[in-house]
Amino acid sequence: MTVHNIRHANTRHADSRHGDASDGAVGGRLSRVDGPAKITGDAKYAFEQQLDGLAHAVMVEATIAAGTVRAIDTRAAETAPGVLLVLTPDTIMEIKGASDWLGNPPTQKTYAPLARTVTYSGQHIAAVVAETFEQAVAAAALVEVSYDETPAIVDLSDAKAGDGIPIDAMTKEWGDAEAAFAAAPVRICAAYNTQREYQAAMEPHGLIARWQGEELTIWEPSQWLDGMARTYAEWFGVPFENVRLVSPYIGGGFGSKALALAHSAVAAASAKMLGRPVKLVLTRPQNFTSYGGRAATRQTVTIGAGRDGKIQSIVHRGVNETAVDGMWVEPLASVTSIMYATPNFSSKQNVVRVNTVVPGAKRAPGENPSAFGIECAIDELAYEVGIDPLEIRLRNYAEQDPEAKKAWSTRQLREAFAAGAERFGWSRRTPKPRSMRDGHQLIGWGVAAGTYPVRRAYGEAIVRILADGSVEVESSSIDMGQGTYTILAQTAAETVGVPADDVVVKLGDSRFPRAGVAGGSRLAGVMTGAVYKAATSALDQLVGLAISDPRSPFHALQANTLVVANGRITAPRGDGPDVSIAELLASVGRDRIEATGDTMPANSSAEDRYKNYTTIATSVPHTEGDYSRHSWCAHFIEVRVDEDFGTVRVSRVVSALDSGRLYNPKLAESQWKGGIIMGIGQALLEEGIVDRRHGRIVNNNLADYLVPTNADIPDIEVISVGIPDLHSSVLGGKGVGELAIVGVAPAIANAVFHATGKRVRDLPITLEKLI
Ligand code: MCN
Ligand code: MOS
Repeated sequence: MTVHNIRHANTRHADSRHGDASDGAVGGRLSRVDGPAKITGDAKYAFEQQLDGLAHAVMVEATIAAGTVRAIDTRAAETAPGVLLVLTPDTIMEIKGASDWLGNPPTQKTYAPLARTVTYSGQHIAAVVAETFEQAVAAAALVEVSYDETPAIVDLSDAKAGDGIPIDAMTKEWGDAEAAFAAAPVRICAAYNTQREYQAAMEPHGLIARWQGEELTIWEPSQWLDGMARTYAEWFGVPFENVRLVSPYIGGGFGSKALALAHSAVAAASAKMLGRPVKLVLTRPQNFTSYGGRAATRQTVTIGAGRDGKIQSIVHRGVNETAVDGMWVEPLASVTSIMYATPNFSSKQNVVRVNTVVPGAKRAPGENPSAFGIECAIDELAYEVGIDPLEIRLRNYAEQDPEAKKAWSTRQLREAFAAGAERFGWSRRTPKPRSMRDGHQLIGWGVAAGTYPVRRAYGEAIVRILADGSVEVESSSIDMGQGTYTILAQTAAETVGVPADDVVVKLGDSRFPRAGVAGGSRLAGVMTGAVYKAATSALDQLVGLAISDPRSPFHALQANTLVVANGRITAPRGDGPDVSIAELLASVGRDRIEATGDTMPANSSAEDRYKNYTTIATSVPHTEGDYSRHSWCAHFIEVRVDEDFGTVRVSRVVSALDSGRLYNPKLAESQWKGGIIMGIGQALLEEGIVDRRHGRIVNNNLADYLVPTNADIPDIEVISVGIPDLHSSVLGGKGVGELAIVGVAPAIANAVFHATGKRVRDLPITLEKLI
């Protein structure tokens, strides 16, 4: 993978206000500060805690897709060597219902993490706790379960599934889309399917739970310490403050680790019942059924247009699968409704209940499948009217948010199309399908756009300037690999005026100042804002001391003339004192300066704060006020399709992206590439295959659930075209983490069409669909 050009592009745009950012300042290319700890094995992950008296739990899950548990015979398990506890729905302690992530109060008084009524294969129905892991595994195999089985609906294609339930909140309409479609000279209508997918993070789900009296400590990989702490507190009826979540390192989450799950409740309950700490790590197959992946979707996109390719109407209908006993809505019109200018629009969505674990968030939920529909459909329109697929996107460019009817805060999508096309060499493309080849390989070039909204929420941080002149940052936000440690070190370093090497960032402990979820690509904007504010007020205190304390060498100088840089405080024009921060603190007799900062409205009550950190109900809408805020991108992708075998290889990717100002281009590029790689997986490889007899996920392991490997990934070039967007965040950045996965699959599908003349509207594009 090459990265040339990027630094240049970013320097030109993002850093222009800030001069030449050194690597340690905001906008610099500092390498991950947590990297050495991870490479040397110093980084301690959740399951690596060594606790006295640790017992080991193993889950037992249902082998049918629907029915009731008639009986669980635990006698053999209970007398097996080392067994401490066998939990069934009858023997597990009572757990209270907890509010959902929006903060809605519980619908049930109690919560049963072990099911009596089975609604999907793999549902937890029992657990065994033993002295060792091996003993627990052996005993779990002795648990005998009998069922009364009932018919199941295995997936969306099941004839019994029906049309599903309309989700009125998803309806979006303006103009008269049906009439405009009927009157349009050019009409296209096509159905697009996206598959069920899984997050497949390297680190599995699991936790260690320990009770000390009424105090609960949980070591668990978490995208949201404060949200999960709230759930545990409500489940066990203890004050929020009694629950401590520890999660300094996380081996990937991709949306799956924001919530405490059924197995989490079982581990914490068994620790309480036993009076011993309990460790529970799910097996890889259990990871496929303990948290839902990306829901399978079906969309119909209907476009009415003029012969000039101008869109007059979009009619969009969508469906996503959800669980029998849980609701997940994958908002399928999120991109459809904003990407292109259209005077008439109608979108409606249903959900269909199938026997699965409730689907959940996977990188860009909503936007990702939404873009597959509209970005393929506009390619089909381009061919219908004989206009270049890039040109047709420019002809339909939305100058404002067509849905909210508000100005974009910033939208560098035109710039993205231009920069990407230039670098890719799009002008050399011959439009006819099957017109480009290299021996037996058919070559196809495809383009698609992507977008992700800017979500704004809340976080707080402490910044301390310590006696040795170093700076410490603390926050209960997390880093699952995206770079939080590093960008917060850069923010504090630049703001206080010390080298980034002198900053220590501590994250992943709910005892630290609080933070909302690391989801929806919001954390970087939120936490750089909070650290910037905390660091600014720490710096103000430092300068204040330097000016006002009679023992300071700067006593009686003008406050606003002191310069703090590189860990030193100097008077203007270099003719005054020049002392290190450590020397100044020593001279005024202070061992530290400490300040907190947050992104909360001023005078927020304690209750508001609690709500802001432990629910997502209070996030600020991306269309709040006068602007509509989003990140944008354009992907240009080359595929090579073997004419004889139908195998598709992605051979080249150039993507140009607008995430506003980048806090760290090296990390943002890495995030974007990660998203693109995941998009390649979605387009060509990933698919949860359901056994139609038992509703089981057949390929529930990393050998059979295919994710891209190095050999699948070509040269990927990413170009930043963002400009600072101060409507989106304190420092001008927009979201990075999810953006780049949006639009990759349609760009590949469009490239496959260009290569072969065959439209595959059903992901993943496997070779049998091409033959
Ligand atoms: N960044 C930047 N400039 C910006 C914004 C972000 O340089 N203007 C960089 C920073 O390095 C920052 C990172 O991009 O740490 C991600 O920032 P942001 O877009 O705010 O996303 P979050 O920090 O909220 O991270 C969550 C996001 C989501 S929602 C998923 S899903 C996802 C993703 O990040 N899961 C990931 N990236 C992941 N990366 C890894 N390695 N593992 C996951 O599980
Ligand atoms: Mo990301 S799917 O919002 O954690």
